[in-house]
Amino acid sequence: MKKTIIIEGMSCEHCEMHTVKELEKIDGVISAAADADQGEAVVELEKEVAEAEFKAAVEEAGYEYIKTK
Ligand SMILES: [Cu+2]
Repeated sequence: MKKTIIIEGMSCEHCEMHTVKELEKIDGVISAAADADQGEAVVELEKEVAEAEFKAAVEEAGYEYIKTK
Protein backbone atom coordinates (compact mmCIF):
# COMPACT_ATOMS: atom_id res chain seq x y z
CA MET A 1 0.00 0.00 0.00
CA LYS A 2 1.39 3.38 -0.98
CA LYS A 3 0.35 6.85 0.04
CA THR A 4 1.47 10.25 -1.15
CA ILE A 5 2.04 13.03 1.35
CA ILE A 6 1.95 16.62 0.14
CA ILE A 7 4.61 18.71 1.85
CA GLU A 8 5.66 22.34 1.58
CA GLY A 9 9.08 23.72 2.38
CA MET A 10 11.53 21.13 1.05
CA SER A 11 14.07 22.70 -1.30
CA CYS A 12 16.93 20.26 -1.82
CA GLU A 13 18.23 16.73 -1.36
CA HIS A 14 19.08 17.50 2.23
CA CYS A 15 15.45 18.32 2.94
CA GLU A 16 14.38 15.11 1.24
CA MET A 17 16.72 13.14 3.49
CA HIS A 18 15.33 14.77 6.64
CA THR A 19 11.79 13.95 5.59
CA VAL A 20 12.58 10.34 4.64
CA LYS A 21 14.41 9.78 7.91
CA GLU A 22 11.45 10.94 10.00
CA LEU A 23 8.84 9.12 7.93
CA GLU A 24 10.78 5.86 8.14
CA LYS A 25 10.70 6.06 11.96
CA ILE A 26 6.92 5.54 11.89
CA ASP A 27 5.75 2.06 12.80
CA GLY A 28 4.12 0.61 9.69
CA VAL A 29 6.23 2.52 7.16
CA ILE A 30 8.41 0.13 5.17
CA SER A 31 10.12 2.81 3.13
CA ALA A 32 9.76 6.42 2.14
CA ALA A 33 10.92 8.57 -0.76
CA ALA A 34 10.71 12.35 -0.90
CA ASP A 35 10.80 14.72 -3.86
CA ALA A 36 11.50 18.36 -3.09
CA ASP A 37 10.65 19.53 -6.62
CA GLN A 38 7.24 17.87 -6.51
CA GLY A 39 6.68 18.81 -2.87
CA GLU A 40 5.71 15.34 -1.88
CA ALA A 41 6.78 12.10 -0.29
CA VAL A 42 5.62 8.60 -1.10
CA VAL A 43 5.44 6.06 1.71
CA GLU A 44 5.17 2.31 1.35
CA LEU A 45 3.07 0.93 4.21
CA GLU A 46 2.68 -2.51 5.73
CA LYS A 47 -0.41 -1.42 7.69
CA GLU A 48 -2.71 1.55 8.16
CA VAL A 49 -0.95 4.57 9.62
CA ALA A 50 -2.89 7.50 11.07
CA GLU A 51 -2.58 10.71 9.10
CA ALA A 52 -1.57 12.47 12.32
CA GLU A 53 1.60 10.38 12.40
CA PHE A 54 2.63 11.58 8.96
CA LYS A 55 1.90 15.15 10.00
CA ALA A 56 4.03 14.81 13.15
CA ALA A 57 6.92 13.29 11.18
CA VAL A 58 6.87 16.00 8.51
CA GLU A 59 6.76 18.71 11.16
CA GLU A 60 9.57 17.02 13.10
CA ALA A 61 11.64 17.15 9.91
CA GLY A 62 10.92 20.87 9.77
CA TYR A 63 8.45 21.16 6.91
CA GLU A 64 4.79 21.91 6.46
CA TYR A 65 2.37 19.04 6.20
CA ILE A 66 -0.45 19.72 3.74
CA LYS A 67 -2.33 16.45 3.30
CA THR A 68 -2.15 12.75 2.55
CA LYS A 69 -3.78 11.29 -0.54
CU1 LIG B 1 17.18 21.39 1.71
